[in-house]
Amino acid sequence: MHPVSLVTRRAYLSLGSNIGDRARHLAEGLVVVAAGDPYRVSGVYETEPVGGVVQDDFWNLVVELTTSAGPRELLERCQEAEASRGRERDVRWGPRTLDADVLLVGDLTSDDPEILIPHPRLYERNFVLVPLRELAPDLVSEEQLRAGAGRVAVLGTLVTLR
Ligand code: PH2
Ligand code: MG
Ligand code: MG
Repeated sequence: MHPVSLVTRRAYLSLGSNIGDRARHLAEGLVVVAAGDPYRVSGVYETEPVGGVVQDDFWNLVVELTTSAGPRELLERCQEAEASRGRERDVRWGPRTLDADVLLVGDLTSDDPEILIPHPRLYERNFVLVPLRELAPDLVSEEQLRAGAGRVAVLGTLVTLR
């Protein structure tokens, strides 16, 4: 037997969809980003599009993973989840079947331009702040919540697929 040491962290990812079967894209995407790690998921929120592109409302959620995966692996899971939902590389901030973004990875920071952590727009967006606060009230203050933009309304709970 070899000693095994696994550092696990709490990582938070944002999932959003505004094309096609939004519940299905979120539920199937969740399975891919979790990759077998234990997770908790926020409610599903219907959210006003942020960023100036005219498009349908999004459904958004945040997932908390307990994981030994680092930023790079989490980014790869996000890209795999997006590809699995047929996402096409598209208009910046425009409509998509699935967008999966890494928000936070424990207390790590990354200034790699491909994967900035914390996510640079985390604290500007209610579609991230509200579900994040639901899972981790200590990570989002009242004040930060007040500074966020965009209407959000809770829809309900995602049906877990497996
Ligand atoms: N994602 C964007 C741009 N704008 N607006 C909402 N409500 N939800 C999103 O997930 C979203 C957005 C780019 O990733
Ligand atoms: Mg995004
Ligand atoms: Mg993205």
